[in-house]
Amino acid sequence: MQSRIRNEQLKEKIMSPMEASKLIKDGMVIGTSGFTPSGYPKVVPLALAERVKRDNEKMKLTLYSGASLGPEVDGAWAEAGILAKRLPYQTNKQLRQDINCGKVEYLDMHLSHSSQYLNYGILPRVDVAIVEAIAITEDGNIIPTSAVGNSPSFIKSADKIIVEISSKQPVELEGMSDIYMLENPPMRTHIPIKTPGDRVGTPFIVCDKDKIAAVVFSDMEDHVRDLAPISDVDRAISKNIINFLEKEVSLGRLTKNLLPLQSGVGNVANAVLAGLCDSTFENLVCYTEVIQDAMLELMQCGKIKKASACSISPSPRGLKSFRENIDFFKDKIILRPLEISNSPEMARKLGVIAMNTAIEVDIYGNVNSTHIMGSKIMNGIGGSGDFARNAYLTIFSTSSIAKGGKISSIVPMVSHVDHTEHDTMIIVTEQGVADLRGLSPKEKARLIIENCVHPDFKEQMRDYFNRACEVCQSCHTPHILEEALSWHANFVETGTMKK
Ligand code: 0RQ
Repeated sequence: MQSRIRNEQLKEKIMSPMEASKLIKDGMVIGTSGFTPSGYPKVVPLALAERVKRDNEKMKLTLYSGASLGPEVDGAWAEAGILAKRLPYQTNKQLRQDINCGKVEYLDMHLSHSSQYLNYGILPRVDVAIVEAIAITEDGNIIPTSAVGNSPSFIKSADKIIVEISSKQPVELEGMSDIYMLENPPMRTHIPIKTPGDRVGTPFIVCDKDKIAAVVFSDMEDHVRDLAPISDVDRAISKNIINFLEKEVSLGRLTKNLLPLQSGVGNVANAVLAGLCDSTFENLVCYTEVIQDAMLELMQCGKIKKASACSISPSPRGLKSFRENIDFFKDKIILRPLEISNSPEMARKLGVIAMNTAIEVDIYGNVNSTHIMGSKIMNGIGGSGDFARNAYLTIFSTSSIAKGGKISSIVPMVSHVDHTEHDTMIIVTEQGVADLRGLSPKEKARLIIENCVHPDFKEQMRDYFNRACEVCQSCHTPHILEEALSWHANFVETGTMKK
């Protein structure tokens, strides 16, 4: 393991995770590597949580990351009561509870804004960055593991850096990253990437070696999560999206190579991609943020040629296959900093096809991706908005019902808005597809009701919309204000949206 520290001077900085954790003091801002839980530090965060609990120490930290982190950080720190503030994304059950009961302040941000806010000086600087690495180069630069995330910005901003050298992450990951940083924000020059496979940076994160205050060794794996088996509903959504894309090809608006694909995370997103394996599309490329199982499988079956992302986050089964075939994947995957993988400039320039999942959608095409019944956060907007607003095609999918049919995922008015009707283009449920492009609000509503609403809620929705049109005859976007959120209120009161 010592050979992974290629700078002799830095070998003097080797210490135990517990010693390294002492660099972290109450009130600090901590920035970590990691993205959807992959490539995040583990042994130092766990040592800190253990120390705080053991010594009953006062410790309240602000934690920045790329996206969600594993239980060794978000879970352990929430459990130890260490977190005062968290940004820009999380998926941890304990942390979610703490956020929703007001114990932890949470900033749910467009991921591409997170490093930008730091670089613009809007967010406080990072005191200590903790970064998982494959190795440190002769010059003290850092070779990231399975996620680049926001590490380059945190390393640049931090006063001190703790490096966790991982023995579990394969050395073959070296060379997969392409680190290109934006210069002189907020004035920008264009990002010189023309196709998703282009490499324009360095295979390491530039780091001032004098800031490296500790180097620790870690033998802990990423806590990757299982994907649920693909359900019939997921399969139907996937089929609807693929049929829609095939129609676009037949209309001459897309070719069989489509355009660079972006896909959100989760079961539905994975199922949608999995469906592409049997499609007629070929020579596909991805410009996305997370590489899940289906994307790896599509590379193996020859459908996808190249994928640009900022992290690889497969299931345990997918991870095994990735590790066994890492030489095959090496020249097909490019891992970039978050501000490049999620750059609005890139999504617009490449003409990305953005496919993300909604919690609920309203009849006018507004999408809620983050909040249950308008007030409880689920995960966060993540990168969905970075792509949705700027893509060539913006697709949102959801099952038409939730909670065993008690909830309609298509509602008169969303209880929280993440993506507005101006950003969304295609709404897909297992019932069908609504192509909202070129339609007025009333036209959109009729199409969403007829094509996407579950049969159990269709009459109720038609009734709402027809009455809204009557009450509000000259309105552009008809609503009955006192009723628009009554489906949610009804669910909260009675346990069902059915009237
Ligand atoms: O609740 O966990 O209590 O069972 O929401 O729903 O159907 O399992 O779907 O795992 O694909 O997640 C939008 C949350 C979907 C995710 C969301 C309840 C449902 C269940 C989860 P339970 P499913 P998925 C790339 C892009 C935002 C970020 C994003 C997400 C739970 O995709 O976080 O897109 N997206 N980032 O029962 C009440 C409804 C509901 C509902 C579902 N209408 N009302 N509850 N649920 N619909 C990634 C990154 O940026 C990092």
